[in-house]
Amino acid sequence: FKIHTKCRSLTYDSEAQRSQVSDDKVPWDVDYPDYKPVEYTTSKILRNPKADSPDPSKITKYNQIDNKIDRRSFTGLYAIDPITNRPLNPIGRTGMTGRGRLYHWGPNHAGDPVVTRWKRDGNGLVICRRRNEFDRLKPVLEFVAIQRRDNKQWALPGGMVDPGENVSETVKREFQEEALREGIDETYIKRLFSNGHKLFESYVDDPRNTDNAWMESIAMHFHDETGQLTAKIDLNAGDDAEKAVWCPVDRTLELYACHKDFLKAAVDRLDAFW
Ligand code: RP5
Ligand code: MG
Ligand code: MG
Repeated sequence: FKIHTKCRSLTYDSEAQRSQVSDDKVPWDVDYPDYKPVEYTTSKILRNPKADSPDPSKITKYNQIDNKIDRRSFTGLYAIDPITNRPLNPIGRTGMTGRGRLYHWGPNHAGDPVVTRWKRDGNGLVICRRRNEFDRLKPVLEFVAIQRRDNKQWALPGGMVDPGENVSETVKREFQEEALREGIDETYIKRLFSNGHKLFESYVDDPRNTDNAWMESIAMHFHDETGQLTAKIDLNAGDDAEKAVWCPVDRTLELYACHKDFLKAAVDRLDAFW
């Protein structure tokens, strides 16, 4: 991760706006004496008993597993500001301090399921395309996308890892909550989620990130080669998703946070059209 951009877009929510940080001022080691980030943590987070204490010095296990909360970062050891006792975003400045809408000081861990199948025509044949006349024909993938209720952007149906939860459970649970209707035969869902492949584990350039709290995620790939399994699993938006659809994959898609990178890793894995 070189620099982040989505977590520097000025509007944060209806109550807060970030201060502007130019590309060259993102790294902490670049001097920026005039830096005046906006301090913000939503009242919802401040009131939530499941969120961390507003006092960051109450957290004694930064960079460690703290009871059931994993406070380690995929980027390595992150620094703690010795004056404020707050963790510092490993990528750099964001124009906002505090936790914004995030529960934890430091890393907030999520899981993202990339669920794919081949795009087929009416006769069940896999559709192939090529980028230009010099390119090889490649099969086209479809993936399950949801439209987020909070900002209307299209995204993977991912979510936060619950305390003590294994990420392989998170991706399945979140997929069910956000993209499936209730009452689908569990055996189909179990089969779909039985052979997941880890694509990525990384810092996420999430619009909610601040200088002291940020998202990290593990993206897991679940591919239905024949399409027979996913044919049995109807999509239905739920929870924080407004829509859930099978979406054809190509490089022009615009997705939430860095979900496009996650999707591209699945495309490369299967040598599919991009
Ligand atoms: C992103 O936020 C992650 O990649 C994941 O998709 C998502 C988790 O947050 P919620 O969907 O629970 O808001 O950074
Ligand atoms: Mg969710
Ligand atoms: Mg979600």
